[in-house]
Amino acid sequence: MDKIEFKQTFIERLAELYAMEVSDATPIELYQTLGSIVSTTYTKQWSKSWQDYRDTKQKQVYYFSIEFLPGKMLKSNLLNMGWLEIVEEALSELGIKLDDLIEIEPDMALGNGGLGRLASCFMDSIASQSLPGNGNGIRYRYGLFKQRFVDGHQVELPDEWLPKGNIWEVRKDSKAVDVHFGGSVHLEEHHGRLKPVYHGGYTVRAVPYDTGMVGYKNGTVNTMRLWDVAIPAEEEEHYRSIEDRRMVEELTSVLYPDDSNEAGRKLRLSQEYFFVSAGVQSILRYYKNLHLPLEQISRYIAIHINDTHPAMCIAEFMRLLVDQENLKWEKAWRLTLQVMSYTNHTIMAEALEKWSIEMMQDVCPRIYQIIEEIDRRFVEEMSTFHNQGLIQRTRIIQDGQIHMAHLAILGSHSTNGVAKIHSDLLKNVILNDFYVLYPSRFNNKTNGIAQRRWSQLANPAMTKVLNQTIGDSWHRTPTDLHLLMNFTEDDEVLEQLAAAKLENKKRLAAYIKEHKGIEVSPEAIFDVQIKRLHAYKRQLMNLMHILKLYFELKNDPKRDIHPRVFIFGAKAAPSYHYAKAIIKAINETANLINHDPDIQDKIKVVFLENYNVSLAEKIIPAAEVSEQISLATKEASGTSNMKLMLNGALTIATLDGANIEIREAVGEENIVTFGLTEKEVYRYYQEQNYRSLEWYHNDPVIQRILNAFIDGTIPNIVNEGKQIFDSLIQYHDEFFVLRDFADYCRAQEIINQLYQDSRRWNQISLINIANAGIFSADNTVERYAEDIWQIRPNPSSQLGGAAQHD
Ligand code: GPK
Repeated sequence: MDKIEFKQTFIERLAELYAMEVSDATPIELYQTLGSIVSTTYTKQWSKSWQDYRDTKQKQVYYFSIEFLPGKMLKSNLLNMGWLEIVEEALSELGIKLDDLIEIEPDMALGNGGLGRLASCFMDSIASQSLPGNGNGIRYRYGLFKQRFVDGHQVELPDEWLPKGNIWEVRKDSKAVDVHFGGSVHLEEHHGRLKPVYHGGYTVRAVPYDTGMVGYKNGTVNTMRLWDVAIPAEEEEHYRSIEDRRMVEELTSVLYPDDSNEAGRKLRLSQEYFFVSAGVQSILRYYKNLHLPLEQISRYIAIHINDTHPAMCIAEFMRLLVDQENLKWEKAWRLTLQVMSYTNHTIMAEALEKWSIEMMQDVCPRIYQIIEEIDRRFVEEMSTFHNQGLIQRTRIIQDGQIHMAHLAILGSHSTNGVAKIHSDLLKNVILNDFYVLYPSRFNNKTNGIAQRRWSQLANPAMTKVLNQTIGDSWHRTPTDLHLLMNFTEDDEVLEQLAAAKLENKKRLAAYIKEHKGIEVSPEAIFDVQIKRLHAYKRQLMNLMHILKLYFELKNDPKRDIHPRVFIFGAKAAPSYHYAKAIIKAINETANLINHDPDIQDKIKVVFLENYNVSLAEKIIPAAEVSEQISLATKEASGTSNMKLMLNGALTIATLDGANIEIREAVGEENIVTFGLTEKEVYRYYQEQNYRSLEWYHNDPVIQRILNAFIDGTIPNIVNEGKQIFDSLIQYHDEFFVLRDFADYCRAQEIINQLYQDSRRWNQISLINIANAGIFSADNTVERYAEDIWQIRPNPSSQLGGAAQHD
């Protein structure tokens, strides 16, 4: 479509939809019109993609995830369709700013953080690599809460995103399936086989809403299928009371806002079974329509379990094969192992899901029976080869609890971690017992990001410089960013990149001014920590360093430091009081410092509200320092580290998660690392000899800073300050903040020094961009496709399956 055609279409569509002319239409109407043109255009390719998959019986993967975090889709769809520039120009000729329309779209926030965003980055890359792959999740009526600060406290507001209209989804009543909950089950002999007989319980209908996942200029459009709940018409009489109806509606009502925390509620378990059962049933129905032997299903279908939340896929698949399709247990189990694969996203113990037997019996009794049988057979089979200790530690059911990670590992052919260090920790420490049993199941797949969203879409200024300098092959082949390494000594390119950064900083400064009323200088260093608020991520250590600078400047206002703006974005789980205390402390410190005339604007602290995908797109292009400061071993991978690097920020990092691979990629001179290593952390655990109190007593700087939390220096944090102080002293500083603090300050001083040499700084920035290509999710999903899912690019995609240049 060219510009003239587009303008014509736009005017016609607006008239069809609203009987209006451009000059009379509101931005919402204009947005709906544009969305309608985009979606009706890709719809043809959408049906062609799935027909291709079906007609040529290609193997497909189904990515089961309880969270997806796509953010806004309009611009991304335009970019991937190759329309972005034409549409932007055409609209502007009609007097419309594309950016204004983009703002209208609500963020689709059906996820908490890294895990959900990763799922959406994968959806983009799977489609962009012409891979046959689908998402499977829940269509929550309320997305992740909206965060507001009231007197510096986090307040959560509901995110009602649907009433604003979701133009991308298509409801498919004809594809609905029924899911049964509760009641009881007993087994009866039928023609020599045991068959389940259900008593009581209730049945709900799962109705899918499909959203097209548009691949990058390749004609592929895949499906993200999100399930909503409905009461089946024929079951109406079972749901007479308001209570009953509410119970059903609740199933898809809210996304649990706990990140890395097992919610521990029956509703959560019901949500998990709901989307698992609906998804697996619809896959099996599809497969049976292909009229292929059931024994061959693993040649055509792969199911991926994203973290343990969908681990019941294993039992549900067994249920359907054994109860419904009459397969023998052994055969069904073999197929299940071949079809299923699992990704672990954390080693934090509290995030490893466990459910009580009673609760699972209550929610899905047949699934419990099947898990019990899997467990029984595992114990029986292992008893001839292995010692009891090992068996007891690895079995699924222990002490009345069902260990979902154990189910996921024992019932799948692949378990992967999300960065090298994380996968090694799984093998050697956390899941070592399983590794001893099944070494070949374990592998690493370092995370990746949707490269184009986090560069072309979020950072047009940088993109322009890159295109002029190295051409645009990097759009499709992100590792071609490496071509930039030819320009490390090219002053013109270095300055152009710096100018792009400055432009982005000015934009962010304007946003900060508008939303927080804080004046920040675009000449200052923009230092960014954006991620969920969690003790292990150590936002507190960042705050302590800010306080250190503050006290130094108070003592010596002439102290020469380059002005810095410390920018935070983070939501805390509503029930995570400690994380909320840290938010309050940062906000109060910001207030104190930003208004202190002695500081002369040398440091500013900005905590932006409601961090989400769209805000990330505004912050990341403007960032110069990327704070990746988790305690070594605790951050499985991290992905903001990759996004910030791609946008030319210098990483200040512990040797944790993917930071280690970033250091390998850019070289030691182009990253600033500090802190305990994995080995050192484990030595402390072994010897149990970390005494945070000693670090407090022996270091006057730490003392001064910690006292500020309890002596009124930071105002209005009587309770929060005490809670933070106690966590470090009385409760022994679980994440070694005091231990790493001095080294962190040393690293920060290096950054301050480096920034004085702007040429060197610009080189570092360029080298970070140039080496970010390997962290494209395009690469990551390719590895999953080859090693785990055994799926191939669709040969009849517009790229013929192979990567080509634009
Ligand atoms: C891990 F276990 C979890 C979780 O419940 N939520 C979540 O966002 C994150 N994660 C890790 O904390 C990150 O290190 C990682 O990059 C991300 O998952 C994606 O793998």
